[in-house]
Parts: sequence; C-alpha cells; structure tokens
Amino acid sequence: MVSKISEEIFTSFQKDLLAGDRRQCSMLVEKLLSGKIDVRDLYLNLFQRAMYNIGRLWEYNKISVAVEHLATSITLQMLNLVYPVLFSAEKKNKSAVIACVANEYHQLGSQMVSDIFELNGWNGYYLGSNTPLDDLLKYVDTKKPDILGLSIAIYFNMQNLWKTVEVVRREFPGLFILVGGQAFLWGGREITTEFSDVHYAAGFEDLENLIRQQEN
Ligand code: B12
Repeated sequence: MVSKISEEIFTSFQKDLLAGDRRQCSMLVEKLLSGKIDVRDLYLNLFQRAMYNIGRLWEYNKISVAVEHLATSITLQMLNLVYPVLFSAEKKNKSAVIACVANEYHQLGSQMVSDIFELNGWNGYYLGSNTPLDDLLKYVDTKKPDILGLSIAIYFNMQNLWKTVEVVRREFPGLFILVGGQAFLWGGREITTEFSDVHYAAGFEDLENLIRQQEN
C-alpha cells in the first residue's frame, strides 16, 4: 500500500493535535476520507504514528499529561468520522468481541482492531478499556463470537492477560482467542504455545489474514 500521508500532512495533523485543535484535525481527516484514503493507512500512518510520537514527547517530559490526554481524546473522536466507510462493507454472519484486559486503559489500538473487523464485514463488539473478567465471560457467553480479541499495551498487565486467557480457555474450549498490543514488544508471546487456539497478530496484515482464515 502506498501511503497517502505525506510528511506535510503528518506534520500538520500532529501540530493541530498538540494544539488541541479538534476542528482542524477533523477537517484534515474529512479531506483524506473524501480523497478515498484507505482506513488502514489513516489509522497507522496518521493516528498511530502521531500517538506514538506523543508517547515519546510525554515520556521525555516535553508535553504535559493534559496535552497527551487531549490528543488521545481527539484521536479517539476522529475514528467516528470513519464510520460511514466502515459500515458500508457487505455484512458477513461473523462477529468478534474485542476488549482490553483488566487494568488496561489504552483503548485506541483495540478500537482500531474492532474497526478492522467491521471493515471486513464482521460485527465488532468493542467493550473498551479495563474490562472486568466476569463481565467479559458473561458477554462472550451471550454473544458467542467467532473470535475474542484481547488487547494489552502495558507489559505489567501481562499477568492479567494470562489469567483471562486461562479462564476463557477453560470456559469456552473452542473459542479462537486473538491477542495483540504493544506489551508484546517486551515479551509474552509464549502465551500462544502455552494455550491452545491462542493467536498473536503483530499488525493489520496478520490480523486480516487471521480474519480471512476464520471465514472459511
Ligand atoms: C494515550 C496513552 C495513555 C492514556 C490512554 C488513554 C486511552 N483512553 O486510551 C493513559 C493516560 C490512560 C495512559 C496511561 C498509562 N500509560 Co500510556 N500511553 C499512551 C500513548 C501516548 C498512546 C497510546 C495509543 O493510543 N497508541 C496508538 C495505538 C493505535 O497503538 P497501539 O495501542 O500500539 O495499538 C496498535 C497495535 O499495538 C495493535 N493492537 C492493539 N491492541 C490489539 C489487540 C489485538 C487483539 C490485536 C490483534 C492488535 C492490537 O493494533 C493497533 C493498531 O496498529 C502510549 C505511547 C505509545 N507508544 O503508544 C503510552 C504508553 C503505552 N503508556 C505507557 C505507560 C508507562 C503508561 C502508564 C503506566 C503511565 C503511568 N505511570 O501511569 C499508565 C498505565 C495505565 C494502564 N493501567 O493502562 C508506556 C508503556 C511502556 C511499557 N513498557 O509498557 C507508553 C508506551 C508510553 C511511553 N513511551 O513510555 N497512557
């Protein structure tokens, strides 16, 4: 995929995001959408890249928590602009429940993942951040999804992911479990060999390959 996000576009979005200028950010995103940008390009090369940069600025004390919070909030709101494109996909009779494990508050990445399911015609039931295990189990029991996606950004939450996978595996033996998120940069991939039918996707390409496999 050749990206439609030039350095100029990226710099302009990042500047508006840091300034907390929601109007300018939306205008830019609307313009890209009317130019038929691929949703994956928008998500990865504009939103994700900007948020990773903001993470670095925050880590090195170059911006305040307030600026980071506002940038996150604006970026989350930008996803709403994409909904007309997402929901125009032809519906398949498939569904995924996507959640952040307990104590995991980073929600943007998992919401994007849920959107990728919608883009592929699936129902993406997105539960958001910090999902208590008991409620997750009840929800999975109600919806009976084809895939359960679990997101984790913070490495110290890995034990919560393991606990979740252990219980889900026991309660729903045949359920396809997908795990992902930045925490895996620091380790933890052995979860896919420790439990049966647990899969890791490193990016949208892996994710969409797994989605297609589950459609057959
Ligand atoms: C915004 C933010 C927050 C916000 C989140 C608000 C919200 N509503 O989401 C708040 C303020 C809550 C927060 C808190 C903390 N944060 Co923070 N945060 C960030 C920041 C700046 C951006 C996160 C983001 O949106 N990224 C963009 C998304 C699109 O990327 P992504 O999450 O990686 O998702 C992609 C993939 O990973 C993957 N993916 C994600 N989930 C899933 C799930 C599945 C199933 C699949 C297949 C794929 C997948 O697909 C996505 C698209 O490509 C990051 C910086 C960064 N590098 O991301 C730090 C960062 C993640 N935070 C960090 C830290 C340390 C913290 C805190 C511990 C800080 C503190 N001392 O309190 C707390 C922990 C809170 C908690 N318990 O969860 C560190 C983590 C380092 C580490 N070693 O784990 C980072 C990397 C910042 C840094 N550079 O130090 N944070």
